[in-house]
Amino acid sequence: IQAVFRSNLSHLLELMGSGKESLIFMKKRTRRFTAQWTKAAKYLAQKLGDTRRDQKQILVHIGFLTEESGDVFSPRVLKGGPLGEMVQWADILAALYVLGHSLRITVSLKELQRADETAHGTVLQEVPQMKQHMGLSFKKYRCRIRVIDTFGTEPAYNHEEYATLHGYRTNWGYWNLNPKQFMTMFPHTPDNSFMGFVSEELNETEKQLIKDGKAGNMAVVYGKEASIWKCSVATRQLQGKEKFLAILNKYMEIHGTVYYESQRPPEVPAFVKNHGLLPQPEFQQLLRKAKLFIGFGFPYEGPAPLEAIANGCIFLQSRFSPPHSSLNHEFFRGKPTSREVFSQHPYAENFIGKPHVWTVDYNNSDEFETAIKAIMNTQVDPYLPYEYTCAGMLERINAYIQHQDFCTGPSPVPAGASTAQSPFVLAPNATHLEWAQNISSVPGAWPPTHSLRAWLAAPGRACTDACLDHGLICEPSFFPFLNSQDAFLKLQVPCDSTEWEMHHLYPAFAQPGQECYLQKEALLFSCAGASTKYQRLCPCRDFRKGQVALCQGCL
Ligand code: U2F
Repeated sequence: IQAVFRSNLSHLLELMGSGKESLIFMKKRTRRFTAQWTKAAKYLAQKLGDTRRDQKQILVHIGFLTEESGDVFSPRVLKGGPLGEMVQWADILAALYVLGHSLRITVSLKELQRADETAHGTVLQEVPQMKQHMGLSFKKYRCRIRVIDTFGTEPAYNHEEYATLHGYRTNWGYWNLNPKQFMTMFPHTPDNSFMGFVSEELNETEKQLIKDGKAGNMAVVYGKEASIWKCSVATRQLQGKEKFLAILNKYMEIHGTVYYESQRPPEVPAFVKNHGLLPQPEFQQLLRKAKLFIGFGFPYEGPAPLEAIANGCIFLQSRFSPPHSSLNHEFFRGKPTSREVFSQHPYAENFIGKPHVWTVDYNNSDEFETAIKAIMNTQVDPYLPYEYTCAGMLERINAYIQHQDFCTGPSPVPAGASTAQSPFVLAPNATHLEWAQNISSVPGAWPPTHSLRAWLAAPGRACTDACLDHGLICEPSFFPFLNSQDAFLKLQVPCDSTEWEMHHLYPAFAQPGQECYLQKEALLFSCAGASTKYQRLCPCRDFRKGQVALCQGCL
């Protein structure tokens, strides 16, 4: 059956059920975004023309809201608890529904078990819960599962045997799924699929109205929990908090949206105008008036900075030096990633940047004050990256649904088999390989193989970074094409010997001993990860402007 775009979301709202605060929050959001989704669907329908789209039967199990998993989220929706996850889930449901797929939504184990008897395909979460309660059908559906995974799962943590042997075993991960089956909130590592969420998009008239109505000296502080003002979370890395708050207060009126109980006074400094936790639309209105949205270091990587920038604010945040990670920070401990976080919102820093995003050292009063003064004199237009618009999210999810296939074969080319038909053309620079313009070499591969550009990374450089250095993105599905002696030969890497081993940094070259290493386990191909011992062989590809998940020829 062909999928047909939908513009009426009332049936989806029924499917979402009711009762819990979290579901109420999600449904309000879906209702508010209906017009934007509908407009985006029209746009995409036109762009795709008569491309065939198959309708899928999708079971969405919202594991984190089930009583069985303890549901710590719902009771805190109105009390300053995290909302980012609910924002994302609401948007995933809306996108799948608008794209015309057949949905079944479960928020309890009972419903999951019932749905399981009739399900054909799946997008879901909470793998252990599923493994335990779906029994045999978990095996049957394993290649059809998608896991919504906010912060990401790197391949080293995903491979059970490897994780156990090498200290990468955490509370999560080690399910031996294809790492692309994990879908993240931001494009952390291309080893996973970037799912994302949406933010409101303004038309030109609205943008102008907002620009005209800005209070030039109004700052809103990022965070709904009083703890960000206390020593516990933020101040551990921001020792000079009083100092930088005093500086900020010299130039700007400071507003907050911190939750408080009506009987108790708000736990924020007296000079802060605290509005209390606001309903989402009122929070957007506040951002429309503000000049500056300022982060104190927590929460990490949420939706709010994107909303602020979309509403014409400048986002100011602290640089983390040293970077935070699962090795040195409580929040990331136990998460299946070694990713180093260099600021509160790395996506804002790296994908948006100045003039919208300023990342400075808050412990350096001069640097901080200079930034505030410069920001006061900087005019910005409201800005939302395309990948966070409804159209961008629909386009990306549609591409995943129509092209990603984890059920047929682990890799398009058996490791080492590319020797006969050489796929490489050597670029003038000997460390750069260009894929031959021979598209037909791997028919049906997605992303298409002609977008491959290979690079030998510097020692200590991860493939994620090595590709970005060249304006490209690492593409793990291309690793098999580089995993051969032939590839090293073409790169003119002087291998004294070649070995096949299980290692998440391979294929790679080790300078001492001139040894070349090839990857023995396809599940361990990893864009993330680096060691000064190795120069990694990296598969990169191009990407669409504002849509990093998709290559130029990926639609
Ligand atoms: C992130 O979760 P948070 O909920 O802390 O993320 P925020 O960036 O604060 O934004 C979530 C939503 O809260 C809304 C706002 C955002 O869409 O419009 N909101 C609101 O409704 N009323 C207000 O007064 C203020 C904001 C992240 F998303 C999670 O994945 C992490 O677990 C968490 C911890 O790092 O941070």
